[in-house]
Amino acid sequence: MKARFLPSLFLLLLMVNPVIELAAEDAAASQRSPSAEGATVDFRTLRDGDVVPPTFTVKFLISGMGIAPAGSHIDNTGHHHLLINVTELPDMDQPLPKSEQIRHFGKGQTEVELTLPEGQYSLQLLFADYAHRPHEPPLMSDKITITVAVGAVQAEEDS
Ligand SMILES: [Cu+2]
Repeated sequence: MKARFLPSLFLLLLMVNPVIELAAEDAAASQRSPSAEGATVDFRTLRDGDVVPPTFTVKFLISGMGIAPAGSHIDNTGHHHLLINVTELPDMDQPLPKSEQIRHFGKGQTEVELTLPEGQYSLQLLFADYAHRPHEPPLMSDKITITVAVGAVQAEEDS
């Protein structure tokens, strides 16, 4: 009895399959990796309003998810991105562009030493997946403003 249905089922699958494949491709193109519930990203030591010397260290903190290099598709992981003086957030449905203002840490780095001219800067961290796409929902820190000043001393301790 069951065997008699198989040929027609097979035919039906053949007919439907191209449509399924197309839909899957569309979904993959825009699909963002889910972020783990409760995960957060933040600066480890820098705080809003800090005054730092021209060469200073920015440490990144992710909790609730892991770090993996770009290109390594592992669930619940990603890598850090540092946004410098970015006023308008990039399109969250696309891989993040790479620029001086959007720095990728695709080797899995958790800190960077920056050298910047004196002045005020906004910094923001944005975590993204193996393909540089922000997670859903996106994981980003608050945007902080820091001042770079010759002679300033960066606080060493984690707060
Ligand atoms: Cu990236």
